[in-house]
Amino acid sequence: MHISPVLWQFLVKWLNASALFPREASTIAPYADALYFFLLLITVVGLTLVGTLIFGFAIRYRKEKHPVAIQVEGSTLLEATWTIIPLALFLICFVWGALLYFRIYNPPTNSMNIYVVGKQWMWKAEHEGGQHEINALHVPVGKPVQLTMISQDVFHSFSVPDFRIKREVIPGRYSTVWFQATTPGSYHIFCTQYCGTNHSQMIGEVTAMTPDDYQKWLQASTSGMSLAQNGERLFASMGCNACHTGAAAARGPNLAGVYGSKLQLTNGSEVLVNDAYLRDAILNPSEHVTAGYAPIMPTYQGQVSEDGLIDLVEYIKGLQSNYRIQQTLVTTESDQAAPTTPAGVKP
Ligand code: HEC
Ligand SMILES: [Cu+2]
Repeated sequence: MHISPVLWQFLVKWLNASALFPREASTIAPYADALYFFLLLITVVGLTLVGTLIFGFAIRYRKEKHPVAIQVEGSTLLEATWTIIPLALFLICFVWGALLYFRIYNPPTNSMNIYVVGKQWMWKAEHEGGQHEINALHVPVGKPVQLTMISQDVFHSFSVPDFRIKREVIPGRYSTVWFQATTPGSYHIFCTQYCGTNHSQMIGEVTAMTPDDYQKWLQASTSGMSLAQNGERLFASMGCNACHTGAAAARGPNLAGVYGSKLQLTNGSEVLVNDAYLRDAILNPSEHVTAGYAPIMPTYQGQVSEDGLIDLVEYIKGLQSNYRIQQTLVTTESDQAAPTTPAGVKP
């Protein structure tokens, strides 16, 4: 991705080499930097202009030359000029910034998803195939990667300066950020929200790899169970399938295909079912009761960890119309394998 003339490349390389500036390692980075340099440029021009005028006027209109002050009545032309030019500059910054904001915060539809759980004081990444890593994140280059992030305790903020991304990681709510790495290598992860004693140690490393290497890494780090498979187990061991059997007469609605659909609620509103809604439906079921059903679903607040919730969400997301068959298979299988550890806690 190049928006950059030779001069630009030269400037960035030079700043980078003199340790003044992070590398540009994502597709967004040159765009973020372009706005940054533009702001820097108009600031320097403004500073020079104002500074020169102050010094120039101080010398030119000093007391020895002009002992008596003259009343100046103003100039419409001058005032209009110093109003319209800055206004235009600020509007350019606003529109440019807004366009960049949408580009940065709207992940492309073909992006792959990785979950990130932040807690005092570490980052945990969970890949869809069930690979877990701590203070590390492996990603392929040339592919948009979306991070769905949540905190287990206080506010954190996930930041990779080389990718020019940064987003708050909040307890109780999923937030997302995305990037597309351009160059294989390793890049620093920071927590950029002061989060307690060891905040400064809440760091890690993104390893951007060629797609082939990434596949190899996935294979080598597999735990044998994908997130959805873990979720399927939990779904059975926590008794969700007692009500969500998939049958029409069941006490709970069929969850197959519910992800991405619009649900009609008893209070008359309509909601889009996304990751955040699924998570909330499990923790606060009485807050949004699906039309046509009694509010009998118990809350699972405090009974399932963020990891467990991610597994359940991944499982429900993947449920297609063959849900019922899948479900019967799972029930028998995992009744024997019911974990003795609290739900969602992985060894
Ligand atoms: C006692 C029966 C019962 C149990 C147990 C139960 N649910 Fe529910 N669930 C319901 C009912 C009834 C609704 C619809 C009314 C509502 O929204 O509260 C529902 C709604 C939902 C929804 C919202 C989507 C929709 O189509 O309405 C999700 C997601 C969900 N349940 C997941 C789960 C999960 C995951 C578990 C286990 C951790 C679980 N449920 C356990 C009865 C149950
Ligand atoms: Cu933190």
